[in-house]
Amino acid sequence: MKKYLGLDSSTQSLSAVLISVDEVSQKGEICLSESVNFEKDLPSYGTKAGHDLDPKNPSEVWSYPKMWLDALDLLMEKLAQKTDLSQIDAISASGQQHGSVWLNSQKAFENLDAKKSLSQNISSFFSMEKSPIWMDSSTSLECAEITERAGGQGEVLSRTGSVAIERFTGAQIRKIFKQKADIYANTKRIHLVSSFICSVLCGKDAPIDFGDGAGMNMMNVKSFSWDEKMLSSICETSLENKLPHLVPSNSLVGEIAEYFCEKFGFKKGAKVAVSTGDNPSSLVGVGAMLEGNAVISLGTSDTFFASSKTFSPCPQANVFGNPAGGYMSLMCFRNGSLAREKLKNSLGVDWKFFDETAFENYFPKIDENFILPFYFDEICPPLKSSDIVFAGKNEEEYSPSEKIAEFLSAQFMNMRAHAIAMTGGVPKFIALTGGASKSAGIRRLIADVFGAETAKMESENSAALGAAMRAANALDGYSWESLAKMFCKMGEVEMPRKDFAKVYEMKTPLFEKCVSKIYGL
Ligand code: XUL
Repeated sequence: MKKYLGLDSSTQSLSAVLISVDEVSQKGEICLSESVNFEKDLPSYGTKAGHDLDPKNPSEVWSYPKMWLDALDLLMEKLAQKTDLSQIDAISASGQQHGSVWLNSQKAFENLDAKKSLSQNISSFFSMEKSPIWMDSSTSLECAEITERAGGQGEVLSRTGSVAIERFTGAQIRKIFKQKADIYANTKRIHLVSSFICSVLCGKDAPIDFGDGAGMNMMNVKSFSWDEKMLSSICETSLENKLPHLVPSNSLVGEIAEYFCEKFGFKKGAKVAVSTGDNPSSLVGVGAMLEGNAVISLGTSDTFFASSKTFSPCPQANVFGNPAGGYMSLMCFRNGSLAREKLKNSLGVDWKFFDETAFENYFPKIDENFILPFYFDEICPPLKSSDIVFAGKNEEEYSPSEKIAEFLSAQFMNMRAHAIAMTGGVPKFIALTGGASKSAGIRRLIADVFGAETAKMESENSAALGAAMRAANALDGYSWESLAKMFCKMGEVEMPRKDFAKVYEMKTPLFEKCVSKIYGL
C-alpha cells in the first residue's frame, strides 16, 4: 500500500487530502481530509476570508506568507494526531495562483530548526511581509506599460497565453519594482505561493512548474521557459536571477525536510513532487486532465476551465500548463463565493433558504430586469465595482427569494457568455467542484443556465486531491487514466430543464448588453 499526501494553500484555508493506492488490486482510497481556516484558526493575522485590504483602496489585496507557514505547522499537527505520517511516500501541494512571496535569500528554507516553528525559522527572510494575491486589481497602469513595452496585446497573448492581467505576477512585480525600489533590490527570490510551499516542504529553494508558471505573464507557453522579452518588459533590471527555474509538473524536486520528520513523524526520504496552481491541480483532481470535460470550480473565485491538447489563446481566457501535458484554458470570476455570502448575509437568510427555498417557485423570464452581481472589481469581464446594481426593476420590487435567484442566474449567465467566447460553444457536460457545488439549487441552476448536464465531484477539495494524485504520478508513474478511475468519482447529476434552458439561452445576450451599457465596456 502506498500513500500520497496532497495540500492546497488556497485563499481562505490550507487543506490536506491523503490517498492510498493498493499496488496489487490497483484500488484507491481517500483516507483523510483536514483543513486549517486562516480567518478562524489564525485570528491574530486579522484577515477576512484569508485576505486583507485597505477599505480606502480596495483594489489592493494581500495576504501574509507568515500566516501560511503557521497554517502549515497547524495542519501537520492535526494530521499527525489522526494518522501515521511515516507511511506517506510522496507529497505535493497546490496554491492560489499568481500571488508572490518575496525573500531576501535563496537559502531561506535550508536547515530548518525543528525546535522552532516554521515562521520563526523563515520570517527573517521575507523582504516583504505582505504578499500581493490574485484578488488584487490595482495594476492596470502596469499592465498597460508591460503591453506597450512588449509590443502590444497580441504579442503578450501569444508569448504567455494571456494578455497582461492585473492579478498576474508580472504586473505585481512591475508595481513593486516601480514603487518600492529598495524592496525589489533587496529581494533575491520571488516565489509563487505554490513554489513557496514546495520549498518549505523540501527544505530548499524549489522550482516553479509549467502549470502555475503560466499565470505570471512571464513564461513563454510554447517553449516553457522564461520569456526574455516579457521579463525585460516587466523590469528594466535583470529579473531572471530572482526567479526559480521552471520544470514539468510531474517532476520530483526533493525529499521531505528533516524538520517535518523530527516534528511530525514523516519518514526520511519521502519524496516531494513540484507544486502547481490550484486550478491546474483541480483539473487533475476532477479527472478532466485528459478528456477535455468542462469544469466549474465554485470557490472563493469561480473558475470555468477545460484541458486542451493544443495552444489556443483567446484574449478573454488564460492558458496554463496542464499537469498531464498540453494546456488548459481558464476563466476566473472574482465575484464567486464571497459575493454569494455577502448577498446571503445582507438578506439575513440561512443556507437552506439560499440553496433551496429561493428557487422553489422561480421561473426565469425573458426580460431586461437584471441584478448585476458584482460586489467587487470583476475579472471577467474586467470592470470596477463596489456594489451590485439593479438594472430595470428597482431593488424594492424584489422579494428575498427573487433577489437570490436573479443574482445567481446573473452570475452564471455571465459565466455562460464568457465560456462561449473561450470554447466556441456551450459544453454538453460540466463537472462541478468546490465548496458551493454542495448546493443542489446552484447545481440545478448551472445545468439550466448552460443547458448542460452537470455532475458534482464526490471530493469537494479537488485541488488538494489533484496534488495527491500528482504525487502518485510523479513518484510511481500511475497513469492519469488509472488515477482518475480510482479517485475522481462523480456524485449527483442534474439534467437541464428544457424550458428553463431556452429562456437562459435567449436572456444571456440581453444580460451581456446590459453589463456593457452600465459599465461602459
Ligand atoms: C485563477 C485565479 C484564482 C486563484 C485563486 O487565475 O486567479 O482562481 O487561483 O483560487
